[in-house]
Amino acid sequence: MSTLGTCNTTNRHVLNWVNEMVALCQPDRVFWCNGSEEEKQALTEQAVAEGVLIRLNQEKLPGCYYHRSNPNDVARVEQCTYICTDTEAEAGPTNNWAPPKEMKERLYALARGGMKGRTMYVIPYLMGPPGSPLAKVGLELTDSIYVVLNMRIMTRMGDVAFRQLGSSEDFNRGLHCLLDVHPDRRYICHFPRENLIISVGSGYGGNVLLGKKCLALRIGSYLAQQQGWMAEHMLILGVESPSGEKTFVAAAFPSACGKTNFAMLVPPPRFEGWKIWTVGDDIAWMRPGADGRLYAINPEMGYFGVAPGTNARTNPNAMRTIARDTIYTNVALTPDLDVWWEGKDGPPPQECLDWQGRRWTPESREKAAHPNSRFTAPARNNPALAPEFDDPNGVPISAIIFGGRRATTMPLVFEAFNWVHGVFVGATIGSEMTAAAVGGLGQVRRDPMAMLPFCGYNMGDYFRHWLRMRKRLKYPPRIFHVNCFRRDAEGRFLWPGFGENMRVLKWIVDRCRGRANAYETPLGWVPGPEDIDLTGLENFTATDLEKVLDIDIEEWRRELILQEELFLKLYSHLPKEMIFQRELLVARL
Ligand code: OXD
Ligand code: MN
Repeated sequence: MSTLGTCNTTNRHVLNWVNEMVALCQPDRVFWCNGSEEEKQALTEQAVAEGVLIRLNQEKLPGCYYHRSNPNDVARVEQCTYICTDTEAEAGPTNNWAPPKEMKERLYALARGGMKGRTMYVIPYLMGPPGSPLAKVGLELTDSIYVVLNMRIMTRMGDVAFRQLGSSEDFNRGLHCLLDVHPDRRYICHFPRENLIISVGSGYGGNVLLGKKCLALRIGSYLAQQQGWMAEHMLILGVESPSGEKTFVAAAFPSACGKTNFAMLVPPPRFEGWKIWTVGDDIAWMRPGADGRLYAINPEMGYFGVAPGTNARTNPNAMRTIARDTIYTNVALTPDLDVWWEGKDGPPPQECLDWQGRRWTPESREKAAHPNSRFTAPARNNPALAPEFDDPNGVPISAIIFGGRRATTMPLVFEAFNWVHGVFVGATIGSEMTAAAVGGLGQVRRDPMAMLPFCGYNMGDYFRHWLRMRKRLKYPPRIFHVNCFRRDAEGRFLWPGFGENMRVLKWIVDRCRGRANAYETPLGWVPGPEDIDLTGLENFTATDLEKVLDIDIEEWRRELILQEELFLKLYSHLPKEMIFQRELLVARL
């Protein structure tokens, strides 16, 4: 007899909370997920029968399914995202804030009876390798079968979480109700003090896969500050040299600025024998190790990546990763049940259905795939998945790289003078906005440490936490800034990017290992003309390198004024070090 859907824990804290939420939401059925293969099969079939998923061409894409979201619900909604702390100052001026009691009342009123006629799925999940001192348990209750199937890819879902939890009450409580998926009734709310998340009115990944942005970053950053570790919006990768030397780096770029591509980089032919290993593509949890270095784990188990622009040139490993067992959301659907998006390999299909299910041809004016259309794919599919992926201790980080999408001003790469200066560099990241969040496309906004939408407390205090971490590290990582998106006056990209970023990465690794040159500039240490290997790079000369590394003092004067805006906003909580660093930069310029 099948035991699918039955409860598998005696943890009374879990049982009590589930009972409370069942009484509130009044679902017709409660289904406890165990994470098994059998359960996946059954729920996938059910999702197909309900029309939530479409089975794709199983010869071309084995195990792959397709989902279209409500057209009003295709990206993170920062304006509906709240941090509910006792005081507004705790959440800080970069977050929406609401008093916890008031917000809970409003959300409970919305959720009351909200699952009538529906099934509540209970998802136990683990963020991080089993047994890791950094791993955290979450429990998500949702009425979306799409969420269940995505969470199964993105986290270690099922009984593994209950085993890690034992009889403890230390787990994140997450309630998700679709309701009528209406923007007026859409709230993504975090209660850091109670380790609680309530998300209603959305079905979009970033708003509803609660382990990801909500727990791993917003609640995670709050817990990290309390407990002396770091929860960051960073990829983690390992660079292996032909002699087998491995160096790990973490990198923070704002959403949809190429973290997944960077994390899965394939070195160009010039770097034969070099290998890049992916540990993670979006989130890093890091803590000081006994040896005084900073160790990082990736709490996730899969990739929730942006599809448009992904192809065999920009990210061959992603193409292999998403060839099976993947859920595609809001891409285009071809007549033979294959998927397509702008920037995929090969010519566009003669005809297909766009992300809203409307007929599309190459003559159509609108895009076939939504610019924020996504794939959800298991990390295990990645041919370059780091052997250290499951290591409970994580990997030692030698460099932290900050980056943004900037057409001007920011050189290809520079190294900060020291940790405190590096924190200033991270705190002042600017980036052109992308489709990952609703609104403001293309405008430069300050996105400190790429955490603006994800910091679960006052950003000024977050900078202070970064500064304090320095004291707990004997060997702090070196800090760098990169910009792969600089353009010339005609709007053409100055740097080829993608696999060629290996050349920048090699300089970074060599700097960490004390064997690469640089010269001092007002911004930090910059590679000289000889220091970036250009061998085998077609149509790119030493003059081009000069251009992409150039520091224009006039542009920097303007940049300083733009940076000032954020500091004024955060002034009451801004650590003095940030103001001193700014003064030093002004003096150097
Ligand atoms: C993401 C994001 O989905 O940052 O990773 O929006
Ligand atoms: Mn992200």
